[in-house]
Amino acid sequence: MKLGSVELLRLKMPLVSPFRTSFGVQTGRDVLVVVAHTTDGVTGYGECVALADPVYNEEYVDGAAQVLARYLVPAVLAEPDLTAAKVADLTEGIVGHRMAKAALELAVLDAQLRTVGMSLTDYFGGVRERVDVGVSVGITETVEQLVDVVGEYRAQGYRRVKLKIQPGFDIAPVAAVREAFGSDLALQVDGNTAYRAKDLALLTELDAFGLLLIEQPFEHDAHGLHAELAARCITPICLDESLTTAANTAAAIRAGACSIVNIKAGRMGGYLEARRTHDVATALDTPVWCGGMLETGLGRAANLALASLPGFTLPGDISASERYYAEDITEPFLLVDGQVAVPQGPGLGVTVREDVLREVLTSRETVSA
Ligand code: NPQ
Ligand code: MG
Repeated sequence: MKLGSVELLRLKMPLVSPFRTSFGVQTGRDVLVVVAHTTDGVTGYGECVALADPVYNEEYVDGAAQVLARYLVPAVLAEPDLTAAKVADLTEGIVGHRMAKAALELAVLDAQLRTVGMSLTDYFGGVRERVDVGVSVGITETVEQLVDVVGEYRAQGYRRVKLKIQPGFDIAPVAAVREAFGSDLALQVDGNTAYRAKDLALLTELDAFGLLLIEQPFEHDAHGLHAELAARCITPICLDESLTTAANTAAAIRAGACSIVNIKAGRMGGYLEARRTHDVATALDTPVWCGGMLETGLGRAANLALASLPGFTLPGDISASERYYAEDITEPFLLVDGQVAVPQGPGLGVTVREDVLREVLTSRETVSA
């Protein structure tokens, strides 16, 4: 397969409601979509999950667009016999920029699979056609508001609720949600690296609430601290931001820094590294679940295929499209009995709705060979 050209699209996607985390409030996404056009006339799509600002990790969407246009896309355009498996090698000379690389690799993988008529779930070796999904709930002004929001998502049928926490908004909100919904609500928390060593004792108080896991309380490189908390807590520690390769995921597990893994293809440089991470964690008897980055239907479709792999035994942050968007650039993914169906069509198995795309498109740039 050879690419004739690659387009970089920028979309402005408003969120149905503001999403507040320890690193700020998001009211919309500035989305970068990579479109790979093969010389056989096949089109592949990839979504970049980098945020508008470098507040989740060091990447941000303008930087991703620039490193794609200037370095990453030219490297793959030059390849006469391109496959998704080659993208990492072709771009390894460019250090970092994992979310940018992941978007390009997915566009190439989608084009490759559409060319041969294979679904992404079959390419991965998926074992389920529907996956249990959870919902991520942002920080609210008051605890009462949080209980109401959780009640609404429970009524919609989500199998698991994740609460964003930060210093000053943790024990009381978690206690109130546990109190309101009882012990059968699958509940977990995510600190998005906001806590520090002085918070160790406070975080161990979360053991009182029967949580599934405590996600990434400390900074990206705080393996010792995560291991220290894990030693003091009954609740499993899960990492997100810290884990960027299959190798450092294995190292974190062996160091006792985590016993559950949040896998996100964008954070790990692509879905192929994400699958390798699934394989490594599973070999180390470590459960994994699929994290979310408020993806459009493009990234959501890829996450569903990934979550169809056997080791994904915990509900992922792959909520229905309406959790984030009133109108998506693909047909919406629906929550049915706490699950979402895995696309079965070729490649990502979704079709871009050109009418909606036209509405949200803010710029497009073509990078040719
Ligand atoms: C997490 N995702 O697990 C991330 C955090 C996050 C679903 O909690 C725009 C784009 C806003 C990506 C806000 C969930 C975001 C974002 C939060 C990711 O840590
Ligand atoms: Mg997280």
